[in-house]
Amino acid sequence: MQWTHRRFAGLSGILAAALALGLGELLAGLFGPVPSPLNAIGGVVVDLSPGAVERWATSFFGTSDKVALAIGTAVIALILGWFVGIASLRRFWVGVVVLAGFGAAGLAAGWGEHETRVIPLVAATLVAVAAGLLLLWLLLRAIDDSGAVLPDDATDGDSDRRRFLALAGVGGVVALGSGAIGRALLARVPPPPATDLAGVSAIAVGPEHDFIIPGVVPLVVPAEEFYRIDTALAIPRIDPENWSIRVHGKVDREVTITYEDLTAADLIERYVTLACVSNRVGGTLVGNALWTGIPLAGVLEQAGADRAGTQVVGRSIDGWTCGFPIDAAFDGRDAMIAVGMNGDVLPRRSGFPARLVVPGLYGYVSATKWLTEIEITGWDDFDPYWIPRGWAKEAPIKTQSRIDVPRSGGSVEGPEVVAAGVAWAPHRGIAAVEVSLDDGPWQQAEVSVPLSDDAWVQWRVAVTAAPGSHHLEVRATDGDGVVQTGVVQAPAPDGATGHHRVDFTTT
Ligand SMILES: Nc1nc2c(c(=O)[nH]1)N[C@H]1C(S)=C(S)[C@@H](COP(=O)(O)O)O[C@H]1N2
Ligand SMILES: [Mo]
Repeated sequence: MQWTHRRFAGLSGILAAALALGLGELLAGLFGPVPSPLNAIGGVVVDLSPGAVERWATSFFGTSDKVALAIGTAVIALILGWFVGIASLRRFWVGVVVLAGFGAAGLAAGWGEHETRVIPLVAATLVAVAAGLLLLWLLLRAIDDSGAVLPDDATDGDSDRRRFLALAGVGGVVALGSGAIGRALLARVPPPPATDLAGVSAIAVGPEHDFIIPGVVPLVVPAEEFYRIDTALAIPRIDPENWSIRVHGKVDREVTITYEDLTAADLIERYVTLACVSNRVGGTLVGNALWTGIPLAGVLEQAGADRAGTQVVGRSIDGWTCGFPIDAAFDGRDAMIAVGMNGDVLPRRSGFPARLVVPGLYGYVSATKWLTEIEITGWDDFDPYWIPRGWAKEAPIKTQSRIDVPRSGGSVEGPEVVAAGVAWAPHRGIAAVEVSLDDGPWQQAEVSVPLSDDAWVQWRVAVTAAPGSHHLEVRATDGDGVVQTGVVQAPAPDGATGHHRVDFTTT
């Protein structure tokens, strides 16, 4: 009997926690200024976890790390709910205190988020916690009244047993339903407002640039297919009217740039390949796009930035930071504050209203999305987000090449096999690509006409492979004449090296 009590009290606690969480997600989905409790608490967990844990989580869960974090947070909350339910059976104040504590934690976690407004947040938290407590109280009372709810066959407990089950059923359905609807609403990010980025025209992409080979990534990757990497648990929904970039720190004069300033300026358009330092050899965390924006050098000059050994720190609206040597803004590469991608307004997932793009540097040191601040600091005075988490402070993109066809593990018709893929060494450019079949001699591939030194190229070559198993390796030579190393190195701390290899069979 004791065991039965405990078990159903635990279930009551789980349901109460689920209802509070589910309603919290629903209210966040319905009202923009209310942050999602799961995302807010998950964000705090990420902030508090050591770099090694975060690195492990991203490598283990890959780009589903955000989903894994939300699920993990929910599961932990439900497990805590079990114990809260048991403790509250005889001392209901325990439930009140703990659920109020959950609410306070959610409040604290959501407080600093940029979209949050305090009154809606407090109201939503009160509603969610009150609903959870009410359900807990009703369920526990049903247990109490019945003496033993289940599976006791004492007849006078019957109606209370039914009451418990009905309440539990309704509570569970409402919790699940509101949670699911809330998450679905949160995932729907409205498109950014259309803005005319007139007056720019990049070179047209022709067949000499893009070979258009089935299975090979397009030379200019559509925005919605572009890889996405960031720590944002919810994509910031910034209103450009209430947003600006503040340029400050070691400058002669602070400068504030509005969205109107940016879009009305003389914009440049550049093809630049972005790459993530976490990309494995042969991986897909790399992409090339046409970026539209204003040169970073002009902005830094306007502010009178101190150029003596300083760094440019790019800070996002959610607090994330990158940092790179200020020379990268002045050494001739097209470092820019970008407002457009592939001819359209920057999508929200890609950093709307504006982001940094610095050719030749990995994204984690250079490519701040949802940019709100540019701060000039001494090189050693500040370490941006990923540096204390174990990644290198200076991070030029390493020369890499990838085989897109034939697919690894695939089977193709022989003996003539067209192999093709991409190669990149942003800002140095690609001079040559070679392949080796079955450890044979290196053989030159045809390389596409580059869109710029900062953009990747495609390559293709026909190899002759008799029916059977084969493997193909690729390597590139950059514009400085340096051949891509075959030495295998993991992504941490400053980018993976090694040759991409695919195993395939011919028929
Ligand atoms: N605000 C913000 N900007 C960010 C990041 C981030 O976590 N937050 N991640 C960076 C990293 S690690 C990379 S590789 C690039 C990826 O840009 P993309 O998502 O547009 O491909 O964005 C960079 N900019
Ligand atoms: Mo990255």
